[in-house]
Amino acid sequence: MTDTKTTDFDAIVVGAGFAGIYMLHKLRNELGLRVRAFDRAGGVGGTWYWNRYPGAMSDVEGFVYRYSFDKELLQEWNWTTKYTPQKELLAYLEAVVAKHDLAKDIQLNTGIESAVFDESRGVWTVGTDTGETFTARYVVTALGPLSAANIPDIKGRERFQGRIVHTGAWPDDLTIDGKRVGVIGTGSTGTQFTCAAAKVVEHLTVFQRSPQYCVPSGHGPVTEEYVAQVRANYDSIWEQVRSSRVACGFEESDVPAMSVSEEERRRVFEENWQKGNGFRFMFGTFSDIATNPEANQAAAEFIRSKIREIVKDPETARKLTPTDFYAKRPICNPDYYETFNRDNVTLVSIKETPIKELTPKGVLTEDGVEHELDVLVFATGFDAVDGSYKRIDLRGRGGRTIREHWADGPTSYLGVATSGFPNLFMILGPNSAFSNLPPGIETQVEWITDLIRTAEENGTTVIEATQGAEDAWTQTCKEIADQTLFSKVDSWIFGANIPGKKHSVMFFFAGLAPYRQKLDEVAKSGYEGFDLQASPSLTPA
Ligand code: NA7
Repeated sequence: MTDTKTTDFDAIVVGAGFAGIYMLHKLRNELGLRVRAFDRAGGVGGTWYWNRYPGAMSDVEGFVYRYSFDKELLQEWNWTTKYTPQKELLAYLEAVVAKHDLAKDIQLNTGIESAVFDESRGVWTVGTDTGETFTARYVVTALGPLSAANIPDIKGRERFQGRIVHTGAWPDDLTIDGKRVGVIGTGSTGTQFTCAAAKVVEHLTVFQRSPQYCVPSGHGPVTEEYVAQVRANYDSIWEQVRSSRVACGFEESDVPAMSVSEEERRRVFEENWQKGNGFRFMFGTFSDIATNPEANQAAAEFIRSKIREIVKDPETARKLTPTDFYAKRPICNPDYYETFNRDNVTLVSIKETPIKELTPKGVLTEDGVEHELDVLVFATGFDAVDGSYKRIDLRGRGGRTIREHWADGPTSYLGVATSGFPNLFMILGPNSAFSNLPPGIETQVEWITDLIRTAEENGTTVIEATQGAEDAWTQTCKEIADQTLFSKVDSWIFGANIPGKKHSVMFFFAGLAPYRQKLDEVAKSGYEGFDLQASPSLTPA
């Protein structure tokens, strides 16, 4: 039988971002467990601790990019702009930690290097990069699906005499004002950086591999009346968020794009272009932009027509214009295409003129041009979802590693558990809902809390997803993804951005509301798909 007194903690939480902070709060303050959270960073905040690059902000509207659980904080926390910049998000998360007295149970500057399950005792042993070892009955991984940086292996990196940085580890001492800066990557990070950097640098060179569909964000100040109105309506706002798919705080359309006239389609696209927001443009205009090729084409063509209108130099406009499906994670910015009209911004299509190597002075492209730079910024994204797991020596039953378990691509049951790794719970694990993340995180944290509470009450010591349930969930996610156009385009969402990474489904694309319903059904059924065992039998059924 597991003797809880022999473990250092009841639960260990890995990560202190949005997910880890809330998990610690629930397990310690609500269930009364002995918990410690760890983070390799020098502060809390996760994504919002690390991503300090110029222009970093959430591109989901601020009023729903936050926790809903603390009603007092919803009424007290003030905001002045539509989207929340990184600094404010970090201050917000720090305030949550302070308010709920969580800091004393968060060990910072401590990376988790290993987590090994001892089958005979039903206990996890966790090793840190500070040389410490801890044990716990439960481990919750709140690693962040976008935290393991992808840094392309470009020849000559060591020769470059300027500074090289990745946006996900932006150093505090680095300023780009008045400098010659290059940026590789045009995802949501690269485009945010481009818009912000162009306004302060001497010269910006954007190295673009794939052109990007980008819509306006509509960013700007909000009035006190707006804030008051949001606060007065928070209950119904969260209800709407939880019963929607992408959970971004707007009404999602149920009108198929081709069911209306061309003129009406253009009117709707224009109206939403003016309102701003990437998710709104993809999911608030028509119901089938992400699923029907014809509808997708209409949206894509609308954006392409805007590029032609906005960008003055026809050659630059041509290079900026995407031709594939509009089916990557939708992005928005205040003035992305307009930025390329500036005299101090150059666009280099590295599909047409690939990067040959870095030189001491900058980037040499295949056409023989040397782009001289003081700073080179990698906005090249992350080894998403399973990348942050593969960095840890994570071993479940029989010493099997997570790398072995996920050799054919990352899988899970419901995004929260994986077979062979008992009492390990993931937040935003593979095949979690594709949605605005804070409501998705709250959904999983609350569900995991209920599961652990039930186990504690019933004397269950081993909670383990069955392989059958995991296979079925993987298949469901695959079938749904196959119905979307997302699966037809290469992006991090399917692991396509990492050389050699297997193309695999990593999200439940039906969205948050159906996901919550499924979680609810599983809980009500007594946690169907999990083996729940009381000791002493610790081997799987
Ligand atoms: P993304 O969306 O993965 O974007 C990375 C960008 O970097 C993208 O434009 C890539 O081009 C480019 N890239 C990646 N590898 C290379 C190499 N080797 N050479 C040149 N260019 C490269 O990452 P983000 O950080 O922008 O956003 C990730 C998520 O974080 C975002 O969706 C939000 O949810 C928050 P590609 O398009 O692959 O041709």
